[in-house]
Amino acid sequence: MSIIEELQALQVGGVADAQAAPDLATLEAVRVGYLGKKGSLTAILRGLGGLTAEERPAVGKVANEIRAAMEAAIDVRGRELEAKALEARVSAEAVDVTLPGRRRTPGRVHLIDQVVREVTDIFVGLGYRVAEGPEAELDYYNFTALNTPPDHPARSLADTFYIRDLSGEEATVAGESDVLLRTHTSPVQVRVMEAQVPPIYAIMPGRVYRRDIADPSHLPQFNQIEGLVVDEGITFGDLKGTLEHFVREVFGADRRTRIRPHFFPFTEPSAEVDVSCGICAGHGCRFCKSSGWLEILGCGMVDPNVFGHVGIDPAVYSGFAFGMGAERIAALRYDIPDLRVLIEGDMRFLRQF
Ligand code: 2U9
Repeated sequence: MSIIEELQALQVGGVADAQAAPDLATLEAVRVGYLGKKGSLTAILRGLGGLTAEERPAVGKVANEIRAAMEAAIDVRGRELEAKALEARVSAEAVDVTLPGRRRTPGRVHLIDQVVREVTDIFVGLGYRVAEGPEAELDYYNFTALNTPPDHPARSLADTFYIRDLSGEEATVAGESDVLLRTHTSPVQVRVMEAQVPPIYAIMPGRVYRRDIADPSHLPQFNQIEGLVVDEGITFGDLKGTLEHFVREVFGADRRTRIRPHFFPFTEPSAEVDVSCGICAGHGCRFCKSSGWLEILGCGMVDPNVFGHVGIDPAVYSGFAFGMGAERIAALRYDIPDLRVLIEGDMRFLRQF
């Protein structure tokens, strides 16, 4: 075979190899194999030195044409493969802009917290300060300082969650645990009175715990909101006026209130406040058990014995206190017949508020 024939055979093979390369890496291997420093075309061209001066221009011309033809074939195949790779990537990363979007449901404040905040805000608007305290509380603050005697039923294991210290080093009251889950937020008021001098105008929202089985009107854990006022010359009239304002703000001006005598160990006198039933307007229905009234809170004048525990002189100061369950207020305001739905987390219920 003449060197020209050899070159032509090389061109046929090289162009075919380039056209057949399945990907860019193979194509590069083809280029290096023919045109690289150690490539076959390069090797032949090196052999040109052995030709005569007459032969050299013709062979050189053919060799250059072949190099150009091969470079062109590699270039064409390279573009083809790049286009194919781009197409593959575009189709792999394709987004169907006609698909419907994902619906995002923004979170919102739970109904219970809405009520806690709203009630708290009403009293903040009257100049009260918000106070908080521990949920795991000492027996002293939860009961003793609140004039609740040692044999009071609220202290019993059946009504209160006591916390046992497994280290065995717990403080005890008559052999029982001294630490409990607070049954009301009243211990916060005791702490406030210990720490501050009157005048005191304070509102205490917080979680409380009672050893109850959940039923339509009881939850073993709920949110209480209590208020405390201690100042010179505070009367039962101040208590009534304050609570009437509160009821109008929460339930609307068209609802009536009434106040009935009651008993609490920490207030004397004590009372309960009812609001007229919003469903039957006071005429009597199932919701208000035919009475026309719904009980919304307890209240009273702070018992002088409570003042004695915190060193406030009852000859100088008097005060009132009140307490309500946020879940109960929510249920009465939105006609929810069973408190348990408030804590079940059923979105069909929660979305309504
Ligand atoms: C101090 C003195 C007095 C807070 C009060 C009530 C009446 C009351 C209940 C309502 C429904 C609890 O959530 S409930 O079960 N609360 O009726 N709470 S007077 O009296 C205090 C508090 C602290 C130092």
